[in-house]
Amino acid sequence: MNTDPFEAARTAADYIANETGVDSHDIALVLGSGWGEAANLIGDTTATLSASEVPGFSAPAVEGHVGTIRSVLTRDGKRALVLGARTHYYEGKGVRSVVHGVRTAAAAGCRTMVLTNGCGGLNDNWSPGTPVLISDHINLTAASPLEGATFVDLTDLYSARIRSLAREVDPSLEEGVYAQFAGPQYETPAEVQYAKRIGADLVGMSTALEAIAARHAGMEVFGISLVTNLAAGISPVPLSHHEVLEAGQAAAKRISGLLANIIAKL
Ligand code: 8IG
Repeated sequence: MNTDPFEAARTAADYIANETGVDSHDIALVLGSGWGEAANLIGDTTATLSASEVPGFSAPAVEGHVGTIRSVLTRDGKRALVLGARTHYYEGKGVRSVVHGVRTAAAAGCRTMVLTNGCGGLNDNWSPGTPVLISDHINLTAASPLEGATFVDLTDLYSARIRSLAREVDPSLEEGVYAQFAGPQYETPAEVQYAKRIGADLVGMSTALEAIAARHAGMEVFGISLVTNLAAGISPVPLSHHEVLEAGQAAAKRISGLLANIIAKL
C-alpha cells in the first residue's frame, strides 16, 4: 500500500457501507483463533463479504481463521462489523496491512474495537480453554502502526469500563498482560521466561499493534484472549498448531456466548 493508509481505510469503509447497506457501524470485532463462532451469537448477520473483495484486505493465511467480513445486527439494534480476517505481522505485508481492518472499522463509524485472540498462557492455573481479559500489553514486535511524530497516550489503552462490564457477565474472569511477539515461530522456553519476568501473562502474535491503531483512531478498546495452550516450557508438552485449534474448538461455544453477553452490555 503506497497510498495514505487512512485514505485506504476510507475506501474500504465506503465499499463496506455500499455492499452491506449499513451506512455506519457501531462496534467492530476482530475474531481470532477460537473466537469465530461468536459472530453467530452476537446477532443476525445481515451481510457477508469475502475479505479478498474488500479493498486492502486479503484472505487469511492461517487455518482456523475465517476470511469474511460480516455486518451483524445485534440483539439491541447495534451494528457490529465482524472482521474474521486478520493480517498478522509475521505475514510480512507491513504494519499498515496489519491495522487496515482497525482503521477501516474506525472509518466505518465504529467507536468500540473488540480484539480477540488465541494465545499462550504463562500462568499454569489457566488451562487451555480459559478466556482472560487483557489489562495491558507489551509490544515486542519492535514495530508500530504510527508513523512519524505521532505521540499517543496508552495509559488506559484497554478500557477499564468494558473490563468491568465483562466481569459483570462473568465474575470469575481474570485479567493479564499480553505480550505480542513478532512470530511466526512460537517462543523458546527462555523467551517465555523473559516475557514472564518483564510482566507478561499471555504471549501471542497479534492484538497489540491493532490496539495501538485503534486508540490512535479514538476508539475504546476491549481485548480478550483465549488461552489455547500453556506457553513453551510452562507445560512439559511441546506446542502444536493442531492442539491449539482443538482447544479453541472445545472452548468455542462457551467463550463465544461470553463475548456475545459482553457485547450486549456495551
Ligand atoms: I494460539 O504460545 C497461540 N498463539 N506467540 N505463543 C505465541 N502465539 C501463540 C501461542 C503461543 N499460542
